[in-house]
Amino acid sequence: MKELRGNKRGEGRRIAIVAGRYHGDVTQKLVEGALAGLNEHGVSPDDTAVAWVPGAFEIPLVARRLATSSRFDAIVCLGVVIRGETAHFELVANEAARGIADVARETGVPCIFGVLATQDLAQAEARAGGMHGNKGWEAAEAALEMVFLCSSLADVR
Ligand code: INI
Repeated sequence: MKELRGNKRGEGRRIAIVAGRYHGDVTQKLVEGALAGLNEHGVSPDDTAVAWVPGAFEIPLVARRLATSSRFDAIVCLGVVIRGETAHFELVANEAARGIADVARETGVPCIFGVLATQDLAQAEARAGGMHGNKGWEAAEAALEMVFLCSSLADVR
């Protein structure tokens, strides 16, 4: 029985981050968490790039362009969607989730879903370096794990 697991070694990995500017103060903390996580695991700053898009709705298009560029091993998608009075929340959050998943499945490049969808600003802040940790850091680790795991699948017999 073979058991496959990813590891988080980052040396030589090239990772792009796509970040939504909407609720940008919080997203900035997610980006900082992701970059710190990548750095902690050995990813060189020269091998990272951050692309800022207007909001979470725009993340999938830019993630797709980066995923198909052959320049990155994984894409970390970060954003903050906060429930408001309208259905806009659902539309933006759902399309971001669906679009990011589509990019990963269609390109084979791991695209990590690090978009917070919360009831209010406090919940988002708690997950961006507050009492619930930093989901940007977790997304960065998920990216490294998936890169390793996907590359090791080729060796399975
Ligand atoms: N974009 C977000 O990233 N978060 C939100 O909470 C949000 N809300 O609530 O409206 C949001 N809207 C903008 C959207 O992502 C697009 O940028 C915009 O609709 C233009 O296409």
